[in-house]
Amino acid sequence: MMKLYYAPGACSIGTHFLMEEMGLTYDTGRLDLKQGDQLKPAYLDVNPKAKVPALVRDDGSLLTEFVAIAFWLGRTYPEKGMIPEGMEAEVRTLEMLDYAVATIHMQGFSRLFRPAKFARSEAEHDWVREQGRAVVDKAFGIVSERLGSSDFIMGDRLTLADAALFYVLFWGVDRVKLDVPENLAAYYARLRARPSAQKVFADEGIQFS
Ligand SMILES: N[C@@H](CCC(=O)N[C@@H](CS)C(=O)NCC(=O)O)C(=O)O
Repeated sequence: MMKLYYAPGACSIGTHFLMEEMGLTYDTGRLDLKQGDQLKPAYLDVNPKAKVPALVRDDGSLLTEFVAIAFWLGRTYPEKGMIPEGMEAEVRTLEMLDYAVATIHMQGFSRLFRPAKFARSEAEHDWVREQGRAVVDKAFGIVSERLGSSDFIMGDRLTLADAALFYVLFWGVDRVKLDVPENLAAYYARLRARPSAQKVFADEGIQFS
């Protein structure tokens, strides 16, 4: 059986959400990043990158990187409809997926959550956080424009891209309490209310204040 390695509330929550949306059967392995589980030999044997998400597939091989895992899941189970049909819709889905992960997460939230990774001196950490915040604000504006009044980012069906937006909006709205454009807040509220999201929050033990 496939096994998803995740850490509660980390970006892996997007993969977890996607696998629930797809109705897949899988095991999970939970890591506590604050306790440094990702750096312990038991996990490094699984994933030498020391990151989540990581997916061990049925054949025992490991797949890492949010975008690659999402793409593999979408292609492996085409009947779940997570990759829209047609070259243009497919590439627009990948474009948004990559924007959420490579820009909103890695360039934006990484600076907000881990400023010490970007500047050695503590005096510069607020400046780093501001840079991260600016990346996130600009990107949420762009996503909001793209979303318009649609139910999902690609229109009327949930796709891989919504799973990536789910986790960056979870961070933005529920963790950092950012003001996001109204249509984006409503979209995240709809995603968050889905049974798959509720199950993932419960499984990961996410508490809301
Ligand atoms: N490029 C990777 C990034 C994964 C990543 O940054 N995961 C974080 C959690 S959100 C992590 O495992 N951090 C552990 C650490 O940095 O020690 C992906 O897209 O999957």
